[in-house]
Amino acid sequence: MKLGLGLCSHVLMNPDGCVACRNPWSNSMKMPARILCGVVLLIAAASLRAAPSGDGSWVRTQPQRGDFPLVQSGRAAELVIGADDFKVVSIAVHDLAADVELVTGRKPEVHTKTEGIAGPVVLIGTLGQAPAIDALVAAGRLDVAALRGAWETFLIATVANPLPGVKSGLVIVGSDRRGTAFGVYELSQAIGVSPWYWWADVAPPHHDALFVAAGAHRFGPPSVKYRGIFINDEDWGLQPWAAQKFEPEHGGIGPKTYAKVFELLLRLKANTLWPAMHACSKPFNSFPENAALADTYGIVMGSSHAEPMLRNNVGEWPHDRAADYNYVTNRDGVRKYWEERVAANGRYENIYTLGMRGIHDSAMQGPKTDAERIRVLEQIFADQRALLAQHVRPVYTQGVGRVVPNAPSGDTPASPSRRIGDNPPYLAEGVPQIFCAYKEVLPLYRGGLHVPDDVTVMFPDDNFGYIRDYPSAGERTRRGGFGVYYHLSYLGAPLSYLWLCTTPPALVWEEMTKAYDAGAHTIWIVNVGDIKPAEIGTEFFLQMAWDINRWRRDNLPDYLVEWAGREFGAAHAREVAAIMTGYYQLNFQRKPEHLQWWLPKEPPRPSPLTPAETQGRLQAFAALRDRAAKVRDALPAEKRDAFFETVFYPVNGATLANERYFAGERAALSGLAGAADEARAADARLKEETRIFSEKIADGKWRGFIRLEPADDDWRSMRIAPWKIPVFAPQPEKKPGSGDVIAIEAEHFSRNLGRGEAAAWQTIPGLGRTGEGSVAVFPTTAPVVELAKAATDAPRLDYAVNFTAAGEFTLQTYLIPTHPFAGGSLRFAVALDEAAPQLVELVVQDGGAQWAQGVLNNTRIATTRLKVPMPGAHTLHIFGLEPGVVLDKLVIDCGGLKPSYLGPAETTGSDR
Ligand code: REL
Repeated sequence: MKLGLGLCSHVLMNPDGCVACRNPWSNSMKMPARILCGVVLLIAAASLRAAPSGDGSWVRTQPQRGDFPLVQSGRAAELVIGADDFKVVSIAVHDLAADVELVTGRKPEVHTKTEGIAGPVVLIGTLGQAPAIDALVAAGRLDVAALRGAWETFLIATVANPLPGVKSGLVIVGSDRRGTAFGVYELSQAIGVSPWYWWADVAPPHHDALFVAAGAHRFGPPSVKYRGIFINDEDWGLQPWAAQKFEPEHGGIGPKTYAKVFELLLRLKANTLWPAMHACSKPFNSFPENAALADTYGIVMGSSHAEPMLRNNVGEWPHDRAADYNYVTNRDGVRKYWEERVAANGRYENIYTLGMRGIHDSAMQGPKTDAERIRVLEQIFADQRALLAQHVRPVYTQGVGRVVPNAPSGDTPASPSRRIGDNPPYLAEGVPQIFCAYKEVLPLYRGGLHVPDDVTVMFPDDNFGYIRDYPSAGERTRRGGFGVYYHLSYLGAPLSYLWLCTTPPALVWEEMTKAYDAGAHTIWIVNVGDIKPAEIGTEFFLQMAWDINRWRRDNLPDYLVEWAGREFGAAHAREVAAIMTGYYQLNFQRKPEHLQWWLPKEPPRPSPLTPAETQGRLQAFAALRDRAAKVRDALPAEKRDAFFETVFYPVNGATLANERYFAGERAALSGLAGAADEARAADARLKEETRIFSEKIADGKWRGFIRLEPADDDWRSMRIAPWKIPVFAPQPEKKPGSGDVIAIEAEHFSRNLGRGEAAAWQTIPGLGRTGEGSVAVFPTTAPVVELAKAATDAPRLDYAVNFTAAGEFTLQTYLIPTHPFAGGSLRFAVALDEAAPQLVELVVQDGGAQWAQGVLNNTRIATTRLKVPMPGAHTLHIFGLEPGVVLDKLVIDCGGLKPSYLGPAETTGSDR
């Protein structure tokens, strides 16, 4: 935090004088200290800006005057927590002590009393629950105005003379229990411990000494209130690993695994979990200690879109009564089933999924028409809310009216706030509830389903990273607000992706920015599959949810640089980021789990790639693998496991999967034995690398975790076929892709004419199948422009094009396959020179055959005719009629364009 390192210390009031007076920075002000104190104290409470999380620049290894010595001369500071503070505070502080030891070899002691402490001390606690901190506040020595009534907010501040006889102090104080825990883990990260230190074996750098820069830093409140992950499709990773390796005593994912998940969530500043729910794993609540543990960690428990009221239907609804999971025929039975769970878990902090689908991920049984479904769902809402009102006690803080943790007995704050509705019946309004309009439910919601106003409506993506719908301007006032359910991993049609995580951060950024701008501020959940190897994507999603302003178009590529620098050291940061950028782009063209161009039940057919495209793709992959191998070899031994898990295996795995697929395709088309041998060699190497991950990396810690796609015969109808050399029906010969064409990357415009603040085309770096980025209209809230006003009101991009002949040609616009904000199509307009803008409209047909091919290729091609009156230089104009339309590439077919997978490589004009 820039302000933090400068003015920050001045927010600290000290009876012996202002801490600012001892800050070297204040000397440079050449201002009498007393005046300076007066000035800065005035601004302190109101304008201490939130610091970016993860920026560890306020911790250093060489002290400066006024710094707090966390570890110095072989001695660690003491850590003090309040005896009555929330349990998660104690958990986090013990983790901090272990982290300090990991970095320095010195383990701080943890105390619940201040008596006897003489050396530097870190006072840690939740406002109102930590007497030593409350005393500093009462004495006017710690300004916590920014914390009062705030959600998950914290302050990390140095304080001189915090206790009698103690000169140096550091305070970590949270507005609530998670705020405090986040503050503790923020310090852990700042001293060099990655949130992934356990889950991805990231070894922190060693330091003999650690100092916290004098000053105060405020973090939070978060941009999104509930931020979390969904563990899903755990059959081929988390569950077998837990069963065989990590938690055999519970037969798989259980309290031991969940404790690790909860800790990870806190380190990532997330607060919500939708637990694993497939039939292979035991339902979350089959171990009562799971929910209690979640509460101990301060984690808000929810359940997926298909599982209302914290149930896990596949494991909890009796198999032999599947037909009875029907609200029309068995209302009482289903209601009782929900009631049992709410009555048992209502004392914890939960976020309740409302509504009803089938037992698993399927449509609700019972009603036959949409009108009937809507009527039944509205009845279900009323019944579910009556259960919440009966069993869940909302807790409000006095005067603020916000919900605070619904603390269970044993983790109740010592001095409870006034409670509204202490006697039943309570009001369901105070209880966090969501309604997730997933799959077939979205049309019901859009078809008029009334969702109670205080319930949060979650819009889903289409399972492939493209959000299906957004709150309209009229809806945005709903009290419950909005959220998003997003996927980084998916089991389902048209083809699953469960092996590697290849969703580019730039796509997550583009989609989630749109959602946030449209009002999705209440809950973001991301389906992370098995957690590994989705580390990079998961953290990016959660960083955006914590601070929506952290990543913007102008600094988006820095995410990977920062991430790589933290995990592997600054010397390798740019190279690793470049490798991963290349990895995301190649896999955006086709995911490694989608390396077959026929859908299940269709006869095999070859890819549309030309031989040149195939060769270019394989060379690009091989080059990335070589670069990754060089980085690996240059890393110190202790960094190599993490590098293998998060970079080398994904890059090498995707490379091998492509080598295998395309050599196999070549063998099938040419009958060459050499190609078949190459394919089999790649297959063997891929299996061997996967075995290494499982058995050798981190001494076999991840045994059973990583499975190639498809791992087995399950769910065949939605997965690629097990690999073998394909057999195709006779095929016409593939011809080179470029005929007589003009091809331009959308981001290579010659002029960008914005409409002031209202709207402008902007480049999103790192997004797209080709080139360096894609372009879209920003802000995402820009008004829709009617075609008739395109020339005067719409933001415009110009492209210089040179035609060698007149004629009527086809313009193909490669679009990122987003969903429109409203209506069923993506719209923009084009014009050549002074011609009137003509509308280009791509009908999305959400869920249709074109959509399916679109998400597998991450592109849709909109075509339009372009009249070129004479040869020579011309200007092609593209008008942005609405935000959310993302252009990747423009191709003008001037005659003879052969079908090409990527579109021809860029040309400046016709190559005829
Ligand atoms: O991604 C989803 O949310 C769904 O597809 C899941 O609910 C479901 O478990 C799926 O993985 C398999 O059926």
